Amino acid sequence: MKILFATSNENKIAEAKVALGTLGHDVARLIIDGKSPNFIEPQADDIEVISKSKIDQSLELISGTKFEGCAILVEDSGLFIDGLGLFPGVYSSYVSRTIGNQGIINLLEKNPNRQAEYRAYSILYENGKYWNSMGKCSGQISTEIRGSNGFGFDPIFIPNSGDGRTFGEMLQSEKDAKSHRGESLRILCDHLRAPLK
Ligand code: ITT
Repeated sequence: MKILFATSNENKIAEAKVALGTLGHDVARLIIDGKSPNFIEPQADDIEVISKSKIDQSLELISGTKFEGCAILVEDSGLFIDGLGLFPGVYSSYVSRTIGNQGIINLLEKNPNRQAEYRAYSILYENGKYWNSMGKCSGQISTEIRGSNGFGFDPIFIPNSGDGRTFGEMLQSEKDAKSHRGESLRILCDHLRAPLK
């Protein structure tokens, strides 16, 4: 299936192309009038609520365009750090752009609890139907920045299911097999294959 991903984040597109591509789907970026959608994110501390708002806004944007009737994917994600009261969570994009990875390490300097969780909530709309899925990946925040692969918080996130490397030190295929986004997209594909009840 051809899926248009409504996001301004190039890295999400690259990961979805691989994850959904291996499952037989073709992912492209949704671009309207030369631009990715610029979402107005509601004040909410729940990625599910934000993701639902993104799909509503996307469907409104494509209404009356040549994209009406296409399968549309949206996703909201973030890093939830236990020792920081689940911060930055829904503010991840802003925090990554402002204080960045070193800022997160500094905030945790005297905090022994480095446990964290990446979460991704995806919604796929196709032909009047919606499929939703949540993916999670638990790990630890490293004490130093390691690796330059991936994006955002990857160089400071060590997945619990790995060998001690950060996502920034892994190949994309290794990250994809363990990550919140990989899990969320695989669940979506399973839903797509299941017969409708
Ligand atoms: P769109 O809203 O346009 O999709 P965005 O980047 O603003 O793009 P989000 O609002 O979902 O997306 O914010 C997610 C942020 O969480 C992202 O910008 C990163 O800072 C962080 N993040 C999420 N998944 C990540 C991952 O796999 N690796 C590194 N950082 C990640």
